[in-house]
Amino acid sequence: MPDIASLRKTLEKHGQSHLLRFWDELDEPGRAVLTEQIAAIDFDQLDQWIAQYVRKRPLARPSGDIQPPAVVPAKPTDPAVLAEHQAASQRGEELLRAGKVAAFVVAGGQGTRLGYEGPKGCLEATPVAHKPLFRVFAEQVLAASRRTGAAIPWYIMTSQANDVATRAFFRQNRYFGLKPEDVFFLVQGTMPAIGLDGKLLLAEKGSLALSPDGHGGCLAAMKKSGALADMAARGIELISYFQVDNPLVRCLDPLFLGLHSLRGSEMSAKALPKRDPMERLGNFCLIDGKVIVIEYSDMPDDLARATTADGRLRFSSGSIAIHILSRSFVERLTAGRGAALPFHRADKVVPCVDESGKLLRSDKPNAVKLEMFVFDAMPLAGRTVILQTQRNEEFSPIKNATGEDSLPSSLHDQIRRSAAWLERAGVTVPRDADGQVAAAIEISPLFADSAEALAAKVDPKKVITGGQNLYLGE
Ligand code: UD2
Repeated sequence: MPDIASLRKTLEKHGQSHLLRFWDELDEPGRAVLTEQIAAIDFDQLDQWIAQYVRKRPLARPSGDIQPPAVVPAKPTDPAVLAEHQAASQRGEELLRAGKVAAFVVAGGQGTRLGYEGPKGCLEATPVAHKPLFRVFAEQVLAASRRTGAAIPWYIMTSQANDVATRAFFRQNRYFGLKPEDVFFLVQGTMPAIGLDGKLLLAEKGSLALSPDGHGGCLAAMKKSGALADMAARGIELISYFQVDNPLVRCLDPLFLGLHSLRGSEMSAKALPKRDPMERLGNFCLIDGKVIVIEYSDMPDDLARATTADGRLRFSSGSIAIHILSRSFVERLTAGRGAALPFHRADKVVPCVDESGKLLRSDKPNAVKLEMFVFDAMPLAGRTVILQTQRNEEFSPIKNATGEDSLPSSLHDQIRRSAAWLERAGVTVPRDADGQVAAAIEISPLFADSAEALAAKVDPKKVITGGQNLYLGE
């Protein structure tokens, strides 16, 4: 731990001396906390960030010739692409069987839009069994592990705010049947909130205002926590990345894993045709031969709304934040200092103490928060693959309290997918006059984790009555 004299000198040099303004009022443990927080900051690096992101506003419009990228179709009709899909599914299954795949969820977010207290993964999110999101994913990992006979480790990225609660939740739930040694928690890094004048803010007299460094922080966190080394020791080659809020995600999709591998990709992504030009999804674009994702909030309006000659959206492929990353790629990106991803600036209201030590809450944004986004690693990859998928099969996130992308809309979509799988297996599903499913149906991944697996297992003569609560479990 640096002594106070050298700390003062560093802060003075970088114009941040105010951070020790209340030093004399702090007790020993308080001083230790503040010292640790300050010592964790690389102030030369911070000065660069302030110059780059706070004093200047990053360019709103990316420069260069922006084109839509090539996307592998979800349901190919071309025989060559169809054959590649079949080969890829087989390769993916082999990779799983060989124990070369890990699941990775980013669960460090704060669920602010949803208004849910606690880690979002603890939210009860299924229509019949009311399983928490973490159980939904755990059962998929367990199902894949049972099917292939391989150990499949699951890495869970938390943040300082929810790490303790997340670990406790797994313990209370006996790791949802997974082996505790195959579940690895890692905490993402933090970034200090920076006042609009370039000064770091104090949340309390003895504590900086810190916030998570974005899901792009997972790259550095994998290295710092030892997760990458753990993967290497286990012989993991591919990292199957997903977000905590989408109960329809296929955490370990053989087709996606296999395509990534067959095409020698370093980072792959799943895409959906956007619901509308303004849907809150990142936009896949190609600039100077590199795939980049432009977040919905940064996408210039004219590009978001641009159409092709036949009236379709030109930039129609939206990112649903499902990726495969090669372990070797993450190792390459994290070999130097930090993870080499750019930051995104968000101007926020951050409560902070003023010069007299009083806690203030500004009524307009008073600080810049900097976050990294994992999709910014795409242009750094040697090769990439974008695989289109189907919304009703794989995407219904829980983001908002009501309306689109909420718990009610996701429950509805989960029932709809279960019904579609049953109907594909020849089962008659009750529907009302509008064609809506007239029962609550939930299929545990431990019963069947795909339409094909269900078809192989369920009796087509199974009777489902209107209004029934049907749970197909182990
Ligand atoms: C994200 C994507 C968007 C689209 C959408 C699909 C970004 C910037 N946007 O939007 O393009 O793909 O998802 O659902 O990625 N998280 C952390 N640590 C953090 C911040 C977030 O772990 O510091 C996790 C969070 O727990 C969640 C995920 O990242 O699992 C997405 O976070 P979000 O809800 O802030 O992203 P959103 O919905 O704006």
